[in-house]
Amino acid sequence: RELARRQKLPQYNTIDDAVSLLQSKKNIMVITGAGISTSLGIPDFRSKNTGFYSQLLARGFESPEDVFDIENFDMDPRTFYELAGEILPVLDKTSPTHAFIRLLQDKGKLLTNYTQNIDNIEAAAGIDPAHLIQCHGSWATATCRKCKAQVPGATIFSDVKAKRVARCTACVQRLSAQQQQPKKRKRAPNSNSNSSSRSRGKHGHVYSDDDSDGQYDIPEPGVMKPDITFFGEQLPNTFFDRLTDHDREKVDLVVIVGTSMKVAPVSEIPNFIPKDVPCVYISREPVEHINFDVTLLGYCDDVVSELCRRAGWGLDHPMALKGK
Ligand code: CNA
Repeated sequence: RELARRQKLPQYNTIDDAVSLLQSKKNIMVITGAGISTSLGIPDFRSKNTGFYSQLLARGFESPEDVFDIENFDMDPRTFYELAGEILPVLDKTSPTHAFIRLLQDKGKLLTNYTQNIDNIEAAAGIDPAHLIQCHGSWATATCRKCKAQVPGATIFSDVKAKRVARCTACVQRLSAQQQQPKKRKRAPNSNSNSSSRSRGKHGHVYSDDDSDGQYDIPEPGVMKPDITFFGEQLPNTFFDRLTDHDREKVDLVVIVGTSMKVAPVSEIPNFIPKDVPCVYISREPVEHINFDVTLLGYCDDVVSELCRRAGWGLDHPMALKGK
């Protein structure tokens, strides 16, 4: 703020400042997190008591992040499949905050929505893919860890709901075709061994990683993984390309909604864009590690409803807060 004063940059603090920024700016970057979908019944990760991590801690998981760790998944996908049903998206519903982002798009003001959400609700809200970066992927598709076949995400939903590891049907077809062929199996060098293609899972059991050439293991179809970015995986290239080659130059306002800003590299975006671009933060809880120009604490659906009311914009959503 002191720097802004010395450089004679405008200062923004209040909800009315946020309203006039929304009204005047033309290239708005919206960064969203799990908080914009909690009103639809999808838990976020880090809210105390209600967040998915709290629920996992209460059930004895010492490090809830491990459920979304790619090495753990490859070692034993059963833990993920046991729990994933609890964050499975509701595809037909949107929140007022999704409607708000759509409204910015309809007004020609949405530069890009960087969503960390994996629920793909932005698609249901009609956010144009040209203005959307799903930073952590989504449930929209799923890919076989073995043969890389990709299918619509809904293909694995019944397995997720049944807490059953989803297997790749392309692999099943390939393996059953192979089984029609005459077999030429080599003898294992040490029939007693726990071969190197097996790993011991966290909970003590042995889980085949299926990576062998089929000589010693009974071949199994690959495991399907929803195309959400796990810890230990790269973000999609579109994230870096859009941010550096396009948005950094253009952005004139950043609005951050319903995210604890704890996961890099999304948490680094405010430091990456020019310092004179104002930043509005909307969430239930404050964050200490990033400085914003305007912080609006509350339920994001209510806050965006109020912003629209003050801006004189109609927010067309049945759950939007009504007021005069
Ligand atoms: P987070 O760390 O759980 O933070 C959520 C933030 O939103 C917290 O600061 C809450 O206080 C706040 N919040 C929760 N509900 C509301 C509300 N109604 N109004 C205003 N604020 C609210 O989640 P982040 O998104 O910051 O973390 C990134 C993770 C979460 C990504 O990797 C996601 O994939 C992952 N995630 C996504 C979903 C989803 O797609 N809906 C659900 C759960 C987790």
